[in-house]
Amino acid sequence: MLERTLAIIKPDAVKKQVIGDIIKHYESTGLHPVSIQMMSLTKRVAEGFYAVHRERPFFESLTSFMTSGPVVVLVLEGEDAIKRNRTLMGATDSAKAEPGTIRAAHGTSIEENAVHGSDSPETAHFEIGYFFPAMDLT
Ligand code: IDP
Ligand code: MG
Repeated sequence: MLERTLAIIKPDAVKKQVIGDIIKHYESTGLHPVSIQMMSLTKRVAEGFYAVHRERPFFESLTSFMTSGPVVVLVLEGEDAIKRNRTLMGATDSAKAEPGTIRAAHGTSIEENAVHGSDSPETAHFEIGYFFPAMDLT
């Protein structure tokens, strides 16, 4: 099924200057960018985005990290885009990410793991609407 998913190239990856390499990973696996915006998240925007993790012990650290520098927010479109992007990203902990994945190539730790990707159709709908409210979500 043709789907859309939300991806974020996180501040660690932007600092490492691997935006181009990460977009190449997406494009070479048939995940086509249909919207891209580079921006610096405010703490409030980062907290709203990660609201599901509000009670987790790493919430404060995660939202500080996500506001530590600019990010690139993308909507990717392709067949089974949500699941396929999760596979392409690799495990949350970069040290455990499978070879060939974006996190294996560019992640540093369990927190500084280069990329975000929606984990379900419901999350993708919320996350795309959060950053691209003008986008047609039907
Ligand atoms: P995911 O990004 O693979 O979906 P989630 O469990 O949804 O992983 O966590 C969201 C983000 O929070 C992770 O990508 C990572 O940046 C951070 N994170 C997750 N678990 C930890 C942890 O145990 N310590 C610090 N940061 C974490
Ligand atoms: Mg997640």
